[in-house]
Amino acid sequence: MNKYELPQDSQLRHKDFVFGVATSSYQIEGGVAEGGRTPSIWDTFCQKPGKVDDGDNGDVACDHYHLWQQDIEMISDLGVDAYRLSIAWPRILPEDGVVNPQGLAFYEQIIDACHARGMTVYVTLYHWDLPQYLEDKGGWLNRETAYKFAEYADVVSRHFGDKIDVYTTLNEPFVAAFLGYRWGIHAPGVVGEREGFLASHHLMLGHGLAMPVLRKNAPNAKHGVVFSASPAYPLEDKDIGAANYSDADNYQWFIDPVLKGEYPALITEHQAMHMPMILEGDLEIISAPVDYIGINYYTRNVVRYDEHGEIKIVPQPENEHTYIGWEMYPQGLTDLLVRLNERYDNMPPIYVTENGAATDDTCVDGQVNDEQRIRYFQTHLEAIDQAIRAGVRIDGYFAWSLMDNFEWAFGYRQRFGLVYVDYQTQERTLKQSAIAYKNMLLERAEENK
Ligand code: IFM
Repeated sequence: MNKYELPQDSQLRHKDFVFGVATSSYQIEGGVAEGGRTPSIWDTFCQKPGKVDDGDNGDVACDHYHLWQQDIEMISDLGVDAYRLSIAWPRILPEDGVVNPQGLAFYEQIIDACHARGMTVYVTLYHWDLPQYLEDKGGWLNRETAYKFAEYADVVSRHFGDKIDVYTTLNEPFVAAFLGYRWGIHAPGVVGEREGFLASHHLMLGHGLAMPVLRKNAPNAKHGVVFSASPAYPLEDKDIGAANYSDADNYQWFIDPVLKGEYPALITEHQAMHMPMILEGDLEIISAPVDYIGINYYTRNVVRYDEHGEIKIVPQPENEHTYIGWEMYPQGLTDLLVRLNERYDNMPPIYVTENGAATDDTCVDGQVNDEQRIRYFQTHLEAIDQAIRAGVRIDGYFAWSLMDNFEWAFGYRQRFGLVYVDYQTQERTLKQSAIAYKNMLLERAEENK
């Protein structure tokens, strides 16, 4: 297949539906000690033996810090409408209270280059690279970090204002809080139930505190937040309760406070002894209206209760999996979008801000035949079309990721890119999946002429 086929009469064919590609700062930039940047929690975490596969780190990554011009050119050549990137907090505020003009300038040239090529820019303020100096004071376990986040949001949005088309406060607070502070498999590597919930509350508070700041400084931009979600399915009917709980823990815990102004009772009751201190007014702050929410979808969870009443994820070996070991389940994306739309009365428009697959890619004679990724994108685009037909408002889709990059605790072994990166030479090669994206976008542009 050399192009994705969008269903006939699909909203996805409409010129206003946004197609983009996404990246994040630590995963692609490198240049960790350049331009005035100071370490983030990921620089520190990568140095701890055994935390990241093969001992990889983001020191060089895709060297985007130096190769950004050719990368923006490459994004533009794909014909996308938008580029979703993130800003590294320790490039902007390398020390507490100290603004680094070089950091702002680095992102400004990227934003300008995107605009010059007719692309809009979606900027995430927090894609997990917390300055280490804040972690040294407790990181997201410290309520003060939420206020520091709002200050950082102020610095960025005062500088860029409406030049950033769409602001995102946080990317995947579930991962930042639970993988980072509950299960310890991401930076900063803290383990503890109480800690996970505390960090999550402070992240959400940071989001809420930043919202009015962003609105004031960038009144014409859109503002929102991005969540990861793996919808749960009960293995058998007797496991329905397990699936409900899994959904509450996996995404409702993060989305409910924003869209309902409360935390889900399933969790507050079940985890009563681990609940964070929620001050009066916190939920009001967190539930400030958002212009959109972003949803990142990769896979689903099939769950059951074990003999001790604990909830277990049940592998589905008979179904297709991607290289990272995640089940390929496009129906889960339709179901998730429909479930969200049903759960929240005041559902703002949704962007699917990430979706993609890690496959076992090799580059042979300048070609990467990533057939599984092509099927992944094709079927997930169809899944979005189904959700739209079921009445969900979805305004855009961002492929994760533009190019292979540092896949956190999996290091460089897992390749999520549309573009293959040779880490020895930093050569970029469009995979077949990228060519199919480009051809689809070309065809759509023709149709919309
Ligand atoms: O690479 C990550 C990204 O940083 C956040 N969402 C999931 C992707 C794949 O794991």
